[in-house]
Order: sequence, then structure tokens, then C-alpha cells
Amino acid sequence: MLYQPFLDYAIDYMRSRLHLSPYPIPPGFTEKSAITGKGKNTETVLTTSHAFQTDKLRQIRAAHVQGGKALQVLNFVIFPRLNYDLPFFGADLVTLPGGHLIALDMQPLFRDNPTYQAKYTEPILPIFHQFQPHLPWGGDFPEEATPFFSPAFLWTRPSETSTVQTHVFEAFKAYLQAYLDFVDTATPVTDPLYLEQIEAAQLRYLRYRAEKDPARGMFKRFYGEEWTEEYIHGFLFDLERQKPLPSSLATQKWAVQP
Ligand code: DBV
Repeated sequence: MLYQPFLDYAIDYMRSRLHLSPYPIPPGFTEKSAITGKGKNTETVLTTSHAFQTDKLRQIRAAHVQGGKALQVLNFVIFPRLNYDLPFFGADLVTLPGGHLIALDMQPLFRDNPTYQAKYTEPILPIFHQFQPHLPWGGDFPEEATPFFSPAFLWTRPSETSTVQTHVFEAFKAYLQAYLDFVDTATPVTDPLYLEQIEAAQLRYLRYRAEKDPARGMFKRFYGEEWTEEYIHGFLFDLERQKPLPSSLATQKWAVQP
């Protein structure tokens, strides 16, 4: 349906530029379906999960929810390994009975740091300005989420599906291409203090997203509480379950222990 071309494009494009390995998806999460509604209005809601990793990217994962014309969601996030200061690639593409809601960004580890902004936000601004006229600010945005978004955050609620299929799709491609350019040139961080800051920023982001996941209510309704919490903490936002840390980091940590 609506977001399948986004997912197909992302996977094909990443395959063309990265050496993707599979990232394990816990049992029970690759595919999950439920039947909702009554009488003639029943609808199967299918959620599929997709996940990869590379030498620089800890987890590339997508959750794709398909429940008919009025329920389509693609949540796609790239979590870099903890020894890179890369931003997160974050796309939340949501179609509900009330309309479309699009969030697209390279979510910064250090939002207000000028050096970081110069490295990871300024190069994106021309792309942002290219699409912004077609994708105006979507309004109503949780204030507490602000630190997690860059000044190049595309946040929009298109009233036409065709806008999603054209401008949003083009913006998605452009952001992903630019993200992979960052990945190409990224080099490992070795400074222990910076590594600690990166880990703290990743945990801050992850905990916020797991705690505030706007899809929690929807998933609970379809698949129950237990499945939902496990999906959120065991797959969607799993960093804390994925200890030990990358070996370079772990070695440094262990080195200071008696
Ligand atoms: N959002 C997720 C995941 C989803 C998902 C993992 C797998 O983070 C879907 C599914 N997002 C989803 C759904 C809704 C939203 C809304 C189903 C609609 C919820 C509803 O209306 O019932 C960006 N997504 C939103 C909203 C925002 C985002 C701001 C509106 C929420 C609201 O108005 O309260 N993306 C979201 C976000 C961050 C991000 C908050 C924070 C860092 O990256």
C-alpha cells in the first residue's frame, strides 16, 4: 500500500551503497496480524518488521503496519553504532483515518552544539528548504520532543495522498541519500569522553522514544499489552537489551575496572 514503495526503495538503495547484514528479529515479531472491526468493516492489520546492520550502523529497522486504506504506517529508524557520532535517521510516516502525518529527520545526538550542527545539520538545510514549501510545518508538536529533532526536521500533515506519493517520497529519498553520504565519510570516535557523551545521547533518545512511542496505544489495541511492550523494548528501541557494547567501547570500560 502507500508506504511499500518507501520501504522497497530504502532497502534497495541501502543494498546498493552498504554491505547489509541481517539484524536478528526476535521470534514473533517478523510478522504479526490481527483482525479488527465488526461485520462488514473487518480489516486485517498486518505488522511486518525488517532489520539490517552494517559495520557503522548498529540497527537499521523498519516497522510496517498495513491495515487498509485508512491505516498505513512506516516507522523507519537507523541507529548508528556507539563509536560513531552520526545522527539517527528517523522517518515516521503515518496514515490514520484522520489523515497523514509525516516526520522526517536526521535526529541529532547533540542538538545545540554548533560544531555538531555544522557537521550534520547544515549540509541538510538545502534539502530541507527544497521540500519545505511543499511540506509545510504540521503544527501541534510535543514540546518535550524538540531536543531530539534537528532544524532540518520535516514535520507535515499533507491533506492529499498524492503529496505523500510525490513530495514526501522525494524528500524521503533525498534525506536517505544524504544520510548515507554521512555514513560514507564517518570515522570511528576514539576519544573516551566523546564516546561517553555519544552513549549517553543514544540512551537519552532511545528511552524517550520507547517511553513515548506514539504507536503504543495502536499496537496494544491490535496485539495486546505483552506483545506491544516486548516489541517496543525488544525490537523497536532495543539498545539497552543489546549489551555488551561494541568491543572497542567495552574494552575501554573494562579497562578502568579492577
Ligand atoms: N511512531 C513510532 C513508532 C511507530 C510510530 C515506532 C511503529 O515512533 C507510529 C510505529 N507515530 C506513529 C503513530 C502515530 C504517530 C504520531 C501510529 C499516530 C498516533 C496517534 O495519533 O494515535 C514523531 N509521530 C507521531 C507524532 C509525532 C511523531 C510527533 C504525533 C504524536 C502526538 O501528537 O502526540 N517520531 C515521532 C516522535 C519522535 C520521532 C515523537 C521523537 C523523537 O522520532
